[in-house]
Amino acid sequence: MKMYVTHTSPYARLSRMVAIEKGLENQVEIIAAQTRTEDSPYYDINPSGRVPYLVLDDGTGLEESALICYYLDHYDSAPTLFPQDESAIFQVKRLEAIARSMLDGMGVWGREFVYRPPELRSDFIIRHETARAFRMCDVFEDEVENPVMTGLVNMAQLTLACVFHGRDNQPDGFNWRNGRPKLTAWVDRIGERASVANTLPPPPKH
Ligand SMILES: N[C@@H](CCC(=O)N[C@@H](CS)C(=O)NCC(=O)O)C(=O)O
Repeated sequence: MKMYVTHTSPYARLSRMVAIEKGLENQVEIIAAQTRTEDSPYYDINPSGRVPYLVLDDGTGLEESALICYYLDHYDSAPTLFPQDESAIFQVKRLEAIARSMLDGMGVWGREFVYRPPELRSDFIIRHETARAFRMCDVFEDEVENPVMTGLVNMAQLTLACVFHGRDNQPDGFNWRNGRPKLTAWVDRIGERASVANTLPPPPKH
């Protein structure tokens, strides 16, 4: 299989984490895609131009990290990250959805800095996304004690790791550790997993 990624994309990171958690590093070739570039050759592989994108050995292409993670978790027909028990899957999916919602908002916030010169940045969007992010930090200060977040590793935990791990003050002002000791301890603990530690995004270019 070939997985197209950028090393800054949290969604690509999530898919890489799952490949590591499932012991599939040797079956999944990681390829850096050129995104957000006019006429990128990557558009011939994935017309949407987004990452992650997983090309299976029979040539089928999978877009969207949730689907890629689902596929990789089921590759050995013994899924662990998407629990099979009905009540457990509901709790995992509930927390995964909140973490993904936060990740989506963080992306909008971050793009104002990465892709726009200061004079074109929207104060409205930055304020809106900053406030959303901090409200959700407070949600997770409580939710990290939920057994779903402290038990066996699952999609909710890995998704939340992508939101916070290696993202101190990124974007500028994202000082999520302040006043949140439980979240701080949780992120530092999950950061010890190989799948999290070995997928750390590169430092931002300023
Ligand atoms: N919902 C998608 C989001 C993927 C996404 O937005 N990827 C961004 C990088 S974080 C991307 O490829 N951007 C390139 C572009 O928009 O052209 C997923 O979970 O895979």
